[in-house]
Amino acid sequence: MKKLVSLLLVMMMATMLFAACAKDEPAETEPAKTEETKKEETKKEEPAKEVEAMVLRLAETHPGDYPTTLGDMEFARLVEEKTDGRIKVEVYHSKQLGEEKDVIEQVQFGAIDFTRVSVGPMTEFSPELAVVALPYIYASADHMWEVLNSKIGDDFLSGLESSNFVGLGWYDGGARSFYNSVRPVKTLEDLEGLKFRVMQSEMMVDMVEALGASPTPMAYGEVYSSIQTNVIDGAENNWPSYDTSSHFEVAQYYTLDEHLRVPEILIASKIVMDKVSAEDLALIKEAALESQMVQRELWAEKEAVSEAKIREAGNEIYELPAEEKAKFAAAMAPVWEKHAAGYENIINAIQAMAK
Ligand code: GTR
Repeated sequence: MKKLVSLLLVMMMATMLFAACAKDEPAETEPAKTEETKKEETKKEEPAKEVEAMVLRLAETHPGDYPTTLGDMEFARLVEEKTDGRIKVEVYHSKQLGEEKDVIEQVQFGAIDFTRVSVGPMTEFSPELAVVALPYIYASADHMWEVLNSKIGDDFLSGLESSNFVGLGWYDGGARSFYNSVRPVKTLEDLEGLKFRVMQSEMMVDMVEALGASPTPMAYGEVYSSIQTNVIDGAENNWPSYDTSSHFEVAQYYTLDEHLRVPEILIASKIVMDKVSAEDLALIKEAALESQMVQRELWAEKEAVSEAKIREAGNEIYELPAEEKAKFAAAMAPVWEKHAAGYENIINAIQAMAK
């Protein structure tokens, strides 16, 4: 009986082995391939020659997980998707390509293709942009968004062409307030004599002077050590920047005076965009607008997280009452006189949009 089982097993294995070998052999009916047919086949398998993608660089000052950087990355993803890979955008965050003012210059010359910056330093290159960043011009974030996403905002973006930029879209930058390492600021008078870093822009210098304090224009990356070594007493910024720059560690007094709502702006080099087809440029603009929605959501989340973290850290936060805020706003009159002159119609239209 045992012998019979072994015999059966051997027979089964032999059959399986034969079947396996038979699979590898070409079917007898298939004609042998000539050299010609082989060549033809390899030709067909070769993929169509791909058009080389245009690889463009985007400069960003903030770290990789900051809301503007995440907005840039969404923009990059959308550009590649919408152009079917014809255009690829690489995001260089954390100042890898330099500080904002230098980056803007390079975008103007076409050495850098895109950047996301604050409108603050952009006013040096395109002075009319000061209008969308005037102290206390917006009644709220909603008011600002209504303006930026209206024809007024679009006109400011297209107006950038005369300075050799292509304005693509706006991102949220929240409200900016003063912080310092010396004393709590509860009144306008408390600002007197304090040395504040400002963005590299004449309007920002004028603004701090109008408040009776002393302005020092400086690159963002130098602020932390300048406060630490008492070169300056403080600076001004929104919650997420106060947090991620670690300025909150060296300047513990934060007064929520919300003197500015400076939009963030996404721009491209006109020299570079002139080499892109009109169809692709339209897709790039579309991508910028769509990425705005993502950035704004991430912004709101980050604002809340940063505020909670800084309050938790024990910083002294002072909410400026409305009456005192009105004094800050009134003190800004000379800034408006100088930087808003000639734009009265637009300003009236902006103010009429406040609810
Ligand atoms: C931030 C802004 C940056 C940069 C910085 C500054 O709020 O997002 O683009 O302008 O402020 O104060 O230099």
